[in-house]
Amino acid sequence: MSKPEVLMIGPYPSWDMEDLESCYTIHRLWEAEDRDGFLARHGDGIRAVATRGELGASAALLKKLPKLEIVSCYGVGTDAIDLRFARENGIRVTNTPDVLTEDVADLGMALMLAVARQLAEGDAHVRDGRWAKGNMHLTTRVCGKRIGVVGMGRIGAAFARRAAAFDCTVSYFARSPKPDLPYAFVGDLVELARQSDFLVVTLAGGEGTRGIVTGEVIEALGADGIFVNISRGTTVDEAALLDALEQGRIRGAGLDVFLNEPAIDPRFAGLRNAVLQPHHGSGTVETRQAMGKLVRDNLAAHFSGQPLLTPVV
Ligand code: 8YV
Repeated sequence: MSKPEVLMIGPYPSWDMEDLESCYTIHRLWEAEDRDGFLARHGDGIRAVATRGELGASAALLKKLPKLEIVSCYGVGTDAIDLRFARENGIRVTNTPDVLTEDVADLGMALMLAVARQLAEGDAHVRDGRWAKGNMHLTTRVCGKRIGVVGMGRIGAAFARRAAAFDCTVSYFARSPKPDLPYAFVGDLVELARQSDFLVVTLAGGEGTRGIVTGEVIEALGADGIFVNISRGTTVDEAALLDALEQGRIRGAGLDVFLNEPAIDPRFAGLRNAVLQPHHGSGTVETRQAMGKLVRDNLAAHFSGQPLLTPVV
């Protein structure tokens, strides 16, 4: 029997590629110079798409794949996949929840600590030989501070657990209160920012959260406030954030996500009060191996008629 044909939007690590290539006929869209021509040639045979969170799968792409049965996403966020088109056309969608939660929360903590304790500045102070000439300026404490977590899903809860272990007081904003959690719910994001020393965004992306962190929210965080984003760049009014950072209207920011990744706004590179990461919350070998396995297991389940492990649609 011939192997099912899978369209990959971008590459996965070699350990996944080898396994995928042994089970499926792989079409590598990212290598195609003429994407439309490539899809016109192969689109009719494709039964599965393997994509990544940030690459997604638009309706324009899905329309070119008339035999498509499933989109398997390497990432928990499916905001870049047209879920409505998938639903309306009987295309299944899977993602990779849970396996990446702890690493993304770890990176959130790392960013919060790096900004508050100015790790990059301290590193430069040692390397540049400035230490011998004088001590570095003092920084900001993390333990015991008031943390506002924006979004209290799996990643928000994992972050909150870590913050609580640092003796921080955690409050949160979410669609609805979570009575099982020992943190205070604040239903107004501006109010949460006003009450917080650190505001940490862990929301899912997509239309429902686009621009939810407004200029007013950033303003309410105040001149001593530190902003951390480990969710999606779309959740924030990025122009307002850049203005606030450049003008010192907040103390600093730790950012793993941006608009227009990887071609982000060049103003970020000029900020001394921000720590920037290349969308790397899930970027550990352990987590990426688990994510790849989950993508492959979902595809295998689909093609052997078994229930999907982590269905979204
Ligand atoms: C990944 C992500 O960076 O899970 C998500 O939604 O954004 C990340 O884990 C990405 O999907 C890997 O390419």
